[in-house]
Amino acid sequence: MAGVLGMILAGGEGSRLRPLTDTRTKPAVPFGGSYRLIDFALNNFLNADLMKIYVLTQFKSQSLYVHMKKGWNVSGITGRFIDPIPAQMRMGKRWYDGTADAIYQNLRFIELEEPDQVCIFGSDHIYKMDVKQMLDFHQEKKAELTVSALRMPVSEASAFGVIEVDENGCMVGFEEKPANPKSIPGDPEHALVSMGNYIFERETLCKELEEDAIDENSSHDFGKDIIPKLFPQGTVFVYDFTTNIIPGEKTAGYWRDVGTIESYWQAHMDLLSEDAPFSLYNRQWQLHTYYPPLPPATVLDSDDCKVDINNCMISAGSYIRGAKVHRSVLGFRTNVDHDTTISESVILGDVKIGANCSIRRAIIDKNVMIAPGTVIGENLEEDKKKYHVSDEGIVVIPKGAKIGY
Ligand code: ADQ
Ligand code: ADP
Repeated sequence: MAGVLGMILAGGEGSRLRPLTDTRTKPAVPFGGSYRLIDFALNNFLNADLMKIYVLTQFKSQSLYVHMKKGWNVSGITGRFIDPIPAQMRMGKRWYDGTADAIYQNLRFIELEEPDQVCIFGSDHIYKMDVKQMLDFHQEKKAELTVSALRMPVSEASAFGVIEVDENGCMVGFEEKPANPKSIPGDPEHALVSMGNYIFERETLCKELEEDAIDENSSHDFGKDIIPKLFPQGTVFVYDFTTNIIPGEKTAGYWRDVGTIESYWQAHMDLLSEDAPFSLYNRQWQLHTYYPPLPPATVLDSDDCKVDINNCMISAGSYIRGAKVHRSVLGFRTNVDHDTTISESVILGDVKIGANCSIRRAIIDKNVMIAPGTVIGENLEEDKKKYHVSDEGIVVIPKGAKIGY
């Protein structure tokens, strides 16, 4: 994979994920007890043995840097690197405009590496993809650009780039976030949407970005500008993500955009169902991350309350005493005291929950302390006066909050 360079777009502001993104960029948002969103993109490269990666950051990136330094430092091995690049205003006094501008402002790094192909991937989705299989497809088709895609219900497709494809896999139509998405011929319920992952021939990428940079009508975005301009030339191909087979897994095609509080919560619930559509376990496709030096979780009865835990993931360093915890994901160092009930909740970690609390359908960010006797998620009208409550009734407690103290 010597001739392949990865560029991961990790500058997303993630405004629809607020308040989880009030203090950190979206790719740094914790996920699944032990991970951060960016880990999924990085593992897709690592497991394909693709280890020349630049990570482009922009907003509130400090905790992303800390995570990468602690968990993804491969320095010292020649020809392998995972290097974050801060936005540096190389092209004048402005941050990145669109995603294409983020790459354009860092073209210098691409030119220095002289790769044959550049893989430009987003970093805020939950999925596993063997990037090597997509590269093989790109080379077989002799494509200048390959875009990965999947089927999505038409009702949800207007949040994405919607693609039309011919029987050869060649892109013949593309609209970024159309109000009325076109369905797949013969399948009126579904549209084919872009996953925001691109493999470019280096020469094509450099040429297109140079031209786009001087186009005053452009918003300098891959979805809005570059793809619509390039596909009519007939050299843009569409990679069907559902053909991407991960060793050791029976099903293919799980991909979740966790851009909203609802979808973030739902993706956690997906981890817990008996027939989980997505698993964090697979010895043939390990999900690497930063793992702090913590003891295993401790679970015990209290003096007069039996601990009752079912359908949960509990991260290291947690301490659950005499509590009832159902259908929930608990991050590192979650401490729950006796007679407390937690259900259908996501706790990001470093959280202390006192005795006799009731917490339902909530997301609790890091460094939160909840006083004994607190009730969350039972009376949403009351909760709305104090907390952020999403449209579908998920209560979010922001980082560092002290509730009931
Ligand atoms: P969007 O969902 O709008 O559409 P976008 O906001 O462009 O995605 O973000 C794409 C990726 O780039 C994310 O990983 C994000 O964190 C990062 N990013 C965003 N702005 C950035 C910036 N200025 N600098 C660095 N990184 C940045 C895109 C495509 C659609 C496609 C969806 C799939 O345009 O066609 O369907 O992704 O989710
Ligand atoms: P996270 O909540 O994303 O896990 P941490 O609490 O682990 O973040 O913080 C990681 C790094 O980010 C630390 O160096 C911390 O000082 C920094 N940090 C956290 N919040 C902010 C903020 N609001 N502004 C600037 N830096 C921050």
